[in-house]
Amino acid sequence: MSRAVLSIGSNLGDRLGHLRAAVTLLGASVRTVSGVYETPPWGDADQPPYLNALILVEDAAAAPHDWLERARACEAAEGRERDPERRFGPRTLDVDVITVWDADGRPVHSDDPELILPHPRAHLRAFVLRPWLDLRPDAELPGHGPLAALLAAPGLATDVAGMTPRPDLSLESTA
Ligand code: PH2
Ligand code: MG
Ligand code: MG
Repeated sequence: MSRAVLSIGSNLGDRLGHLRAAVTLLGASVRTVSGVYETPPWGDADQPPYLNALILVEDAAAAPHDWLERARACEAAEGRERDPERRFGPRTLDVDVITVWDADGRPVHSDDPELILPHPRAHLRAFVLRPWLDLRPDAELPGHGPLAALLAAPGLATDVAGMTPRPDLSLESTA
């Protein structure tokens, strides 16, 4: 194992700096980074807008839970504090494991509450699917089908319209 899709987001402090730090900390496993999008907060409206992006990573030595560990290490390095009262509240850096594929290219399914795979809410989140579509126009979210079809559904299409691409905020130079 494995290849993985990681979603990164920040809405506190130096938002772009936190996203860049994630790319740097993930190091040699980073294959591709998406563009950066400014996105309205989802799930808890009373917080600042986010910057979101997507990263494709690969490491033959990494088991699925290693991606979770690396994601948490990135969050900790950027001073992430968890508020148990606000599950979808503001954060310096959020790194979510969206999907993992095994060495044979098969999507990994996990029911571990610590790491449910594929991510149980990814199909609802334009800020995950839209940057992914940029990187892989024919990609599928395992269990939900092609990204392009998911994003064309009325609810998500409205969310996509509310997102602002930020080509002025590149992650590329640090990848
Ligand atoms: N993350 C959340 C809650 N809401 N909204 C946006 N736009 N982007 C996020 O990354 C995000 C969110 C919790 O993980
Ligand atoms: Mg998240
Ligand atoms: Mg998270």
